[in-house]
Amino acid sequence: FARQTYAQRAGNFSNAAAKQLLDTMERKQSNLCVSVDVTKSSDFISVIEAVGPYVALIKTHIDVLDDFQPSVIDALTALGEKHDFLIFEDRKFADIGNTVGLQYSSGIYKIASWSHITNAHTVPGPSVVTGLASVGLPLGRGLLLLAEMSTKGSLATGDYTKSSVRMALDHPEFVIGFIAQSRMDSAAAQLGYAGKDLLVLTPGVGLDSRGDGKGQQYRTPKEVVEESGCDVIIVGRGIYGDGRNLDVADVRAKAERYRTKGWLAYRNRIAP
Ligand code: UP6
Repeated sequence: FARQTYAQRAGNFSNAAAKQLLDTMERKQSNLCVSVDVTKSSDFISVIEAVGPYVALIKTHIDVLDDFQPSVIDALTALGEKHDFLIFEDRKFADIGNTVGLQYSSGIYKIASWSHITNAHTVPGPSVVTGLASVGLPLGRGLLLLAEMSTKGSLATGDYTKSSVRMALDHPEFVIGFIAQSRMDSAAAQLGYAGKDLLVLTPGVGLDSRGDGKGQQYRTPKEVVEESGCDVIIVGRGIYGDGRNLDVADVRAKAERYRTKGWLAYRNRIAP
């Protein structure tokens, strides 16, 4: 699958969100997802307005907004339509099936109603997937499982990663791929599912720094996409800095830079 184009791979998925994401990536020639981890709604919208033309996906942590109002979701959704991107709430669900279903559908944020894609830790076992699927599948949503993490000392390695791949392969209609640092195809093949395509979305991407001094580790788009076979680069502070004194022109230029580097790495991967 690492050698197929994004357009070809859209045909490998039955899940609506996965197909839509791959089609958007091909149409916009972008494998960039910007992670917008700022705390003021006005900054949140400014960053998204600036990067919108360059991204296929916007990743949110909606619960870090100090001044959240439901109107932020309306603005986010409208920008998604205007700039042609999907939305990924990085909620990292990790509880029993009944609880994650409530957290996904209800509360202040009602994530399932606006987020095309969300994600979950696999530590609870398969019930985290079935609990989320009961809410998200009827809405055409997709789920990513955290098979690996970008942080120093992560426990998501080895057998944990492999068991996460098995959980994904057991729920192909709802699980569309992973948050991981490398392709999971060889783990899937070892489990006897060589024919199933799954996406890999990768955080911990930066061009100018190798870490943030708080456990985060950065690799370049080339290392992530060309050398490790990942499909989407997730970039946060590499694009908007520390979130203070936002310079919108600079944010736009950085997004364009990461988009170019990410796409080049993909082109080199599919036609080396
Ligand atoms: N994230 C990681 N690593 C993971 C999983 N998720 O960094 O393994 C998320 C963080 C943050 C973003 O929660 O929102 O990706 C990375 O942001 P950064 O580029 O500013 O470091």
